[in-house]
Amino acid sequence: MTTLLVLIVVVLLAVALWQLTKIFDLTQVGASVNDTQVANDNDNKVNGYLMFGFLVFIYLTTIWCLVYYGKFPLIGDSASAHGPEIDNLMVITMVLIFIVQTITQALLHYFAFKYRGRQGQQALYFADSNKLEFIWSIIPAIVLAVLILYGLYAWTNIMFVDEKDDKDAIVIELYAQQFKWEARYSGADDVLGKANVRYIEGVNNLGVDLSDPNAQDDFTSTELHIPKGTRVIFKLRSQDVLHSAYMPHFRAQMNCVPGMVTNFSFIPTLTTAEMRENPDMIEKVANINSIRAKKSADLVAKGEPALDPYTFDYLLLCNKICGASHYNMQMKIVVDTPEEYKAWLKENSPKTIVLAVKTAAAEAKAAAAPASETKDTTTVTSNDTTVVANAETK
Ligand SMILES: [Cu+2]
Repeated sequence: MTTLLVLIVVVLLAVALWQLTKIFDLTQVGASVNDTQVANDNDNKVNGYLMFGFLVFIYLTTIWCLVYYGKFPLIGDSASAHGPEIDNLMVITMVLIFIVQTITQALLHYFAFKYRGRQGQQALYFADSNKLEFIWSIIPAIVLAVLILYGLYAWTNIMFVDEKDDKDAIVIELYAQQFKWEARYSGADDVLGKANVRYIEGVNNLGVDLSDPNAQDDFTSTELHIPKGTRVIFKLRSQDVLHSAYMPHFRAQMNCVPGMVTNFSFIPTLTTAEMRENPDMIEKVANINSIRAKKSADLVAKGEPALDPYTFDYLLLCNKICGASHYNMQMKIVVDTPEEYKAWLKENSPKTIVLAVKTAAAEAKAAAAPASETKDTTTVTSNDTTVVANAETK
């Protein structure tokens, strides 16, 4: 409300000022002032120097941004095998843009100053010059072609991996829905069971076809665990709208499109614990925690609970604006050592989707049954619900 009032006051002040200048102009009628609308030499000289002023302004802004925000982009220390390739592309493109923009801005503003309007002066110009046009067309064309070809080469290297060569590759499904992620692991057979949005019912919220033999050992997790040094093939699905699976530390992003399965794969190279030890990461975390400490002090002064200190974790984020809570659509990624990953699998793989469906059906039936019968029919109930569960999914 205060902001709105301030805005109204600012607009009214602007209108008042405008009216005042008009009144001022009216009072000058008849006086010998230069009120011509055509710029004279003096006006052009002022504008010429202002051009230089603006050049200094954009250079200083660039330097200031580099000094204060230069540490924020995720360059270097990628956590996947293909990461350095993406970083190289990014660095080369940024350096090229930076050099070109520094030179062209200087030239643009210098010539604007040099050929500012002056009585009797005419700028040097070429009505037609094939040589000049050839030069300024061919140089950008070659540079862009090299950049695009390099980009295509990198993309092909990253995307078209012969997954059959990677016999140990792990297949994991990432399922997107407004506004959360769920991971489905393929279990011991390493083949994901078929799934379809039409099978979604109750706890089977990924629509897994429970009659598919490959689906029997599939299990889900709300935390993505992957092992270091092994190729992970992600199969991406979406339940509702377009989402985009974005794993910035692994330089990975792929759209999740309703009605189709998209793929992306990479080899993680740094475990979560190793990334936490990285000097740059330690500095970033310390910076976040110092901001949090300041906020916490304010909160405590107001009698509210303090914020928890931040510890680094890899994240899977959504990078398509998919609705009101898009900003918070994320899942924690844990890169384990192969041993830790095996232990995690052992602990979680018995929690299959088939079992979850059966348990939920059994619970529903037990709740519906009269209280006196519930106790002694537990075994019978679970046998019955197998039939119910299968029948429901057909
Ligand atoms: Cu989303």
